[in-house]
Parts: sequence; structure tokens; C-alpha cells
Amino acid sequence: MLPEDKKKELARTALQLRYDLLEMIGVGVAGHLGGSSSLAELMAVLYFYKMNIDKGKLKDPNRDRLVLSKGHAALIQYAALCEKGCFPRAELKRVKTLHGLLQGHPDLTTPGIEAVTGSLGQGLSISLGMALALRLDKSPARVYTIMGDGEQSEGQLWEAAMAAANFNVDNLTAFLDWNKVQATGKTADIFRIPDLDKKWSGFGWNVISIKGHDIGQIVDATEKAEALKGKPSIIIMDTIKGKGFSFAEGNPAYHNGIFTEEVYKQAYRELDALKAGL
Ligand SMILES: Cc1ncc(C[n+]2csc(CCOP(=O)(O)OP(=O)(O)O)c2C)c(N)n1
Repeated sequence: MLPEDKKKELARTALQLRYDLLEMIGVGVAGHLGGSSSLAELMAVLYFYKMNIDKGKLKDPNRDRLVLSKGHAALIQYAALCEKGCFPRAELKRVKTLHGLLQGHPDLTTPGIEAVTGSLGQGLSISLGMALALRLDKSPARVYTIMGDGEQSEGQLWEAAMAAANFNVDNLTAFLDWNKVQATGKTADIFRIPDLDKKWSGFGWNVISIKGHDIGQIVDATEKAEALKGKPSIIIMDTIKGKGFSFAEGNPAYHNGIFTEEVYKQAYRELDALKAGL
């Protein structure tokens, strides 16, 4: 069990990552707020508690790997990498500029990014390849993959799911950001994928379902997944798209929305209120 003071520290980190999202998105330019903020707690746990990653040794063969299969949420990974000190803070303001270090979707030019993603459905296959290679090398490193619920309609990931179970891969943990909304509406209205837990267990995976903004539950689930030998684990996280911003929560308009000056100020006020309560 994670001590309360550590939980608080990670909650403050998650809040800082949300501030960083605002800094990157700014006013008048589209930015993926919704699917980024639903991952803030997970990113805080992975980068600031769980993963073996050192900014000075980003190519260490035994580092843990994180593949953001839902690559459009790159901003939240950039926020975490920035807070980890992997690149200067000034880069946040240059996000999505030509020749900048931080592209619109994950790219290998960014220190700490492990895979090019953005075309949905591919991250699990990439992660499986990494996990198999690490196993061959007898490395203690783990691979983490983050997928979206809309992304579950991509066929390629189910092929990777079957293969991971077939090869008894247990150094791979997948996360499903079950925020129930995708780019243009509710996932259930666009492409129904019921019983995701049963689907994944039917494909041979260990399934753990948690509240995805609860830091203690995220830590416990990742540790249970790590302890289980002989099969891959998926942690299905019940989350809220746009979490932390009242106007964006569950609202597809903020999948890749544009802030007006007024809403932007409101977003900061809402984070300041959360900060006062932490
Ligand atoms: C192969 C592919 N098809 C379509 C898209 C366009 N697209 C970008 S984000 C998105 C919705 C993703 O929804 P979800 O996986 O639920 O992500 P989240 O809501 O968590 O951001 C789509 C369809 C894409 N990036 N890749």
C-alpha cells in the first residue's frame, strides 16, 4: 500500500502535468486536452514512482519503456518528460512547431519517447516486440503500453493481444484509458465494444479493473500485474475524458479543442482551486 504522503505527492505531480497541458496548448490553437488529462494520474505514477528511467541514461538498455499507443495524447507524455528533466521547459511553448523537439504525435526526436505512434492500433504490437526482445536479453525492464477505448476497434491490436498471450509474455503491462469518449462522440455511439474485460480475458490476458484517477489503485494494479508470471496483464482504467476541467469532462469538443481567452482563464482557475485542496 502506498503511504498517504506519497499519494499526495503524486497527486500534486498529476496536477502539475495538467498545468503543463495548458501551457502547451495556449489560446487559439487546437490541442488534445481531453485524452491527455484522462492520463495525468497514470503518467504521474509511471514516470515518478514506477518506471526505471533516468534523464541522464535515456538509452540504458535496462530502462523501462512506455509506448503511448493513443499517440494523439502526446502532450501529457511531454509534460511528464519535461518534469523529469528530459528537455528544457522552454520546449513546451514550441510544441507542434516545424523542427521543434515536441511534435504533434510522439516522434523519436523527443528525448524519452520510445516509439512513433499516432496511427491507432499499433502500439501494442510495437510493445510486444520490445517485450520479447527484452526477454531474450534477460533484461529486468518492463514495457508499458497505453491504449484508448476508441482505439479498441483497431484489428491489429487484437492480433498483438493473441500473440502476447501465446508467448506467455509477462514483462508487458497494458493500460486501457476507458474514458468512454472518442474524437467525435461517445465510443458506445460510434462503435460498440461491450465487455472489454471479458474480451481481454478471452484473449488470454490477466485483467485488472480500477478507478483510473485513483493513485493508490493505479500503483496496486501495476504491482499486481508485475507480480503475475506467465501471462500479460491489462489494467482497465475507468477514467473521465477531460478530467480536471469542468467544461471538458466527457465533452468530445475538447478531444482536440481550441481555447478561447475566457475558457483558458477558467481552466487555470479550476486547476488553482484543485491545488488549494491538495
Ligand atoms: C488508424 C487511425 N484511425 C483514425 C485516427 C483518428 N483518430 C485520432 S484520435 C481518435 C479517437 C481515439 O479515441 P480513443 O482511443 O478513445 O482516445 P481518447 O478518447 O482516450 O483520447 C481517432 C479516431 C487515427 N489517429 N488513427
